[in-house]
Amino acid sequence: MQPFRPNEPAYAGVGVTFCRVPLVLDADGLAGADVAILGAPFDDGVSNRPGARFGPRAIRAADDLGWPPKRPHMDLGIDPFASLKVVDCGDIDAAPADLATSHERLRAAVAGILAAGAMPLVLGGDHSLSFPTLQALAAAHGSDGYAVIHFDTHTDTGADVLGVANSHGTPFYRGVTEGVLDGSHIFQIGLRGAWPGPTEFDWMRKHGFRWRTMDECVDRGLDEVIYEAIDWANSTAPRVYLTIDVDVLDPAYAPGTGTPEPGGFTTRELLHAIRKIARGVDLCAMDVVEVAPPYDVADITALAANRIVLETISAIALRRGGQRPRPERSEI
Ligand SMILES: [Mn+2]
Repeated sequence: MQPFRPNEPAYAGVGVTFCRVPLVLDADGLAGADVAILGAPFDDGVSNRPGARFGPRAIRAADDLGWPPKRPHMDLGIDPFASLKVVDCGDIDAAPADLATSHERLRAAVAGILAAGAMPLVLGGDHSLSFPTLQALAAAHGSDGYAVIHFDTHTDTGADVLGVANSHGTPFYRGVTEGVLDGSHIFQIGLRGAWPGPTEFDWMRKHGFRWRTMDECVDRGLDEVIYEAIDWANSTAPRVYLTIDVDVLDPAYAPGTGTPEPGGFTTRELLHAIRKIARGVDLCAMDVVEVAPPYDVADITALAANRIVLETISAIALRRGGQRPRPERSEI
């Protein structure tokens, strides 16, 4: 299915898939796909400001340069769309006010993409979506068959948030307690602020979690932490799930999110880090979550998320060696 006319102007047409890649709404369309974009438009798991249900559409619409997609990466010297087969599976059928049902539908959709041999790339939606993703990954690879690199302000390891167990603040707690995530297989980067507290950190220590706070990233330098995470991931499991809560960015760079926390990364720092990770490990799943367009300004946050996705798939294309890289350098 291809609902676009060739060379249609960026502002025209019926709406966009991610970079206008083909829309795939059945399992047959996944044949041969390397990456499958999937929207998870629900935010029933948020503890503060809602709005992330509008994230998938905003991330897709943040950058639309027409069809067919071409995105030559100036520094990596590769166009991901020339090397990889990238499709957009649209959004899961989210159930308003019924988070458990939305989770089950996301789990099934992610499982279908994994079964087809493609990498699910989920556009959130709130961070509770990591729990069904962990379920699907454990079913496909075993609970110790993958590692997690997790960028976030918050650890999302609460037993509950304000008494609610199925929340965007609990997916990695639930992952461990429900047997789909090995606590010693997750590495968290960028933590700051006042949540969680000592109780949750003690629980994380007990289960083997690794984390590097924002202060540690500043003191040691982000590159050193990123190389540490890559080396750790490659010695821990054969594949990696990369999950990016956009609130790891400073609110100056990502105002459109539900639980902003000052003191975060710049967009440039995060894109640079993601590029290294996606080149350095074998990604089996990825998501970018908590983009809440009602609080966004001039699409800053949606555009950052769009570029997080593009940076990831560009680095995957380079890792898989589908083209001869030709970085653009002046050579004088
Ligand atoms: Mn989060």
